[in-house]
Amino acid sequence: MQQNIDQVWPLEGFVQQKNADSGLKMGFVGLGQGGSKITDAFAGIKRINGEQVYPCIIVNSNKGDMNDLKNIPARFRLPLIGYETGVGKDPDIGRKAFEENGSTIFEVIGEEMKDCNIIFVVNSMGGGTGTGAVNILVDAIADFLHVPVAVITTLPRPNQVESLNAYNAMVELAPKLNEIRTNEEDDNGYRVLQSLVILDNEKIVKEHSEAPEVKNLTWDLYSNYKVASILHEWSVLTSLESAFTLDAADLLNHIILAGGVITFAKKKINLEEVTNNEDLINEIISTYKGRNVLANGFDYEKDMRSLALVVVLPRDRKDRINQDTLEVIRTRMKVELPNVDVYLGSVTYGSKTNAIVYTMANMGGLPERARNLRTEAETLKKLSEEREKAASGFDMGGKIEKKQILNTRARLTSGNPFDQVAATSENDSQLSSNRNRVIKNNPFPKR
Ligand SMILES: Nc1nc2c(ncn2[C@@H]2O[C@H](COP(=O)(O)OP(=O)(O)OP(=O)(O)O)[C@@H](O)[C@H]2O)c(=O)[nH]1
Ligand SMILES: [Mg+2]
Repeated sequence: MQQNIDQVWPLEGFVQQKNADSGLKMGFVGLGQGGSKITDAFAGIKRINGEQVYPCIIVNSNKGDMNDLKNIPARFRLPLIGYETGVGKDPDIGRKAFEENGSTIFEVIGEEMKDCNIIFVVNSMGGGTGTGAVNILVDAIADFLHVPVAVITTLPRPNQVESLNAYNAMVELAPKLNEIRTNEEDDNGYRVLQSLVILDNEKIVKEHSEAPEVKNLTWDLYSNYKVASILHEWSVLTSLESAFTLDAADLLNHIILAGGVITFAKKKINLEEVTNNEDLINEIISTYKGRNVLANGFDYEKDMRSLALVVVLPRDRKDRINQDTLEVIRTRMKVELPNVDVYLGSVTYGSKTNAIVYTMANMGGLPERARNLRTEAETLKKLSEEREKAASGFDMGGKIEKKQILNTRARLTSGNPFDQVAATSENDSQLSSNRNRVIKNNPFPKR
C-alpha cells in the first residue's frame, strides 16, 4: 500500500509491509461539502498500483463544491438534481433534496458497498445538505441495505445558524446508537447506528492555529487526513500477522459495531529513551487518556465500555513486550477501568527505535462539546435576539406634518379644471376610458 495520502500526508511505515492489507472493509458516503472533503481523504488511500482501497461516494447539491476534490472518480460524484445552486444552510431543504434524489444515490451505494463490513456516512454538521441528509441516509442503509452503518461527523465552530442546525440533527442521530429495530423477515433485532466518530472543529481550529501538528496544511485538510489515516492504520493493523493479534472481527464486534462514540489515541514511544520496562508499561497504559486530536472532554471512567489497544514494536526489539507483559497491562487496566473490556494486541514493523501505541475506545457518552451543544445553540440564539433588540434599527420616526399653504384661487375654485375643459360629451367618454386603463395597471390593491 502507498505510504502517503495525496503525496502530503505520511502514513506509518507498517502500511507498506509485505502482506499488509485493509482488514476492515469500509465504505464511505460523503454528504455536503465537508462530508465530501473528508471522504476524498479516504479515497486518497491507494494500493501500490494506484487502486483505491475503500469504495467512496459523495453527494452534494453544489457542483462547484465538488471541484476541489482530488480522488473521487466522476461517476461517484452524485449531484442533487434540482438544487444546483445549493440549499442555503437549510437542513429541511437539504433533506428534501436528498429524498428527491435518493433513489439513484441509494442504488449506487448498494452496488458499490453491499459487501462492506461497515458503511460510514460522513457529513459536517451545520450546513444544509449534509446536516439535512444524514439521518435519512442512516435509516435507509440500516433498514434496507442491511449493512452496518456508522457516522463520521464534525461539529461546527460556534455559530448561531450552524450550532442550531447541528444540535437539531444530533438530537435525532445520537439516540439511534441505542435504538434496536426488528427485521420483519426473520424477527431479529438490529442496531440502527453502530457508532459515531465526532470531530470538533472548534478544538481542531484552535489547536491548529496555536501549535500546528503538521505545517503547510489548512486546518480542514489536516482534520480530514487525520481521521482518514487513523482509521486506515487501524484497518491495516488488524491484517498484520502476529503472535498476539487483535483481528478485524474483534475490533468490529466489540468496538466499532457496539453502539457507541468511538475515540482514538495514538502515541509514539522512543524505546531508546524509555529503557525501563515499568516506564514502558506506564506509557502504554496512559495512551488512551492522551491528546485526542479529534474531540475532547470524554468521561473515561463513567463512559468507557470497551477498549482496543495495539502496540506496534520495532522488529528487532519485539522482546520488549511478550504475552506476560500484555497480561500485566491487562491487569493494570482492570484496576484503572474496572468495567471495561480490554482487547490487546501487538505487531511488529521495520522501525529501529519507535514503538507506536494505538487505542480505540467505545464510549457510552458524548464528548463535552456535543453534550453542551443545546446550551450553546440557545445562548447564541438569545444573544442574537438581544443584539437585534439593542441595534439602532431602521425606525426614523413618524412622518413630519407638512402644513399646506394653499393658493387662494385654488381654494376658491373647486373641481378639476381639465375636467371642466373636457366637458363635452365626446371628450367625456374618452377621458373615462383612459382612466380605466391606468387603473388596470396599478400595482396597489384597490381599497
Ligand atoms: N472538519 C472539516 N469541517 C469542514 C470541512 N469543510 C467544511 N467544514 C465545516 O462543515 C460545516 C458545514 O459546512 P458544509 O459542509 O459546507 O455544509 P453543506 O452540508 O455543504 O451544506 P450547504 O452548503 O448549506 O448546502 C461548516 O461549519 C464548515 O466549517 C472539512 O473539510 N473538514
Ligand atoms: Mg455546501
